[in-house]
Amino acid sequence: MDQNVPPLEVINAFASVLREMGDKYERGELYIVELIAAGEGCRKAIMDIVEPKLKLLGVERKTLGKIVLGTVEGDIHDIGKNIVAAMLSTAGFEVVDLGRDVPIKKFVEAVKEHDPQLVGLSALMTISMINQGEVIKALEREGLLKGVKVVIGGAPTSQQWAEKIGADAYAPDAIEAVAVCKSLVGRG
Ligand code: B1M
Repeated sequence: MDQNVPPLEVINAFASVLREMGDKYERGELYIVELIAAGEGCRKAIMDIVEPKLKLLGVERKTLGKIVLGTVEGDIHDIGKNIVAAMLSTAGFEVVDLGRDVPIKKFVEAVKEHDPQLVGLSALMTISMINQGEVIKALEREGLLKGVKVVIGGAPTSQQWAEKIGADAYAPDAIEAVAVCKSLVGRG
């Protein structure tokens, strides 16, 4: 940034670094802590340094779409969700990260407030994954599923589970989550 490299080029550089690190992690060449540190570091750098500069320059960053994302109620695991958030953000999605242990009501309120194209639900425990289905039911009850696609993930979840609870898609990892989200918004 100090050398006046255009901010969008900086963001693309982060994205390619994260993609490369993700590939290395999948090949067993990196530890998970390194991937986590990279994901968090890139996300923070983009949010704290690059995006304010973009605003100063008056450059509108075209996003691929908006996703409301969180770890469902009863579950405090957020390392995987944070990696997914960082990868989606560097891939060009606007991520509204609700955090972890997110009450069902909060997902409903966030969809009403932010009008996203996607909702992402992470769960790491067999008891909490049930709440992925409860969020979908709540969104359906409120008539909020028109125009909104739901993607789920987390270690105990699967494609079969996604189908069972009426989610639109399942992603086994952060790299796949980016591909799946792109395809859900017609940019795959
Ligand atoms: Co806990 N924990 N933990 N834990 N923990 C697990 C999940 C567990 C499998 C350990 C075990 O028993 N073997 C077990 C769950 C058992 C089950 O239900 N089947 C468990 C338990 C029981 C618990 C507690 C209840 C323990 C206790 O207090 N008695 C408690 C939870 C309390 C609660 O939530 N209410 C607890 C607490 C914790 C810590 C706080 C110590 C810590 C979490 C720290 C944090 O997240 N901030 C922790 C950790 C670290 C783990 C393990 C060791 C690692 C999880 C992790 O971060 N993996 C885990 C055991 C294990 O997995 N070996 C375990 C790395 C991460 C990058 O992977 O989260 O799978 P993952 O995310 C991946 C994919 O799943 C996917 O992409 C990510 C990146 O590639 N993905 C998505 C995730 N979300 C996605 C969303 C998407 C798409 C893809 O779309 C929206």
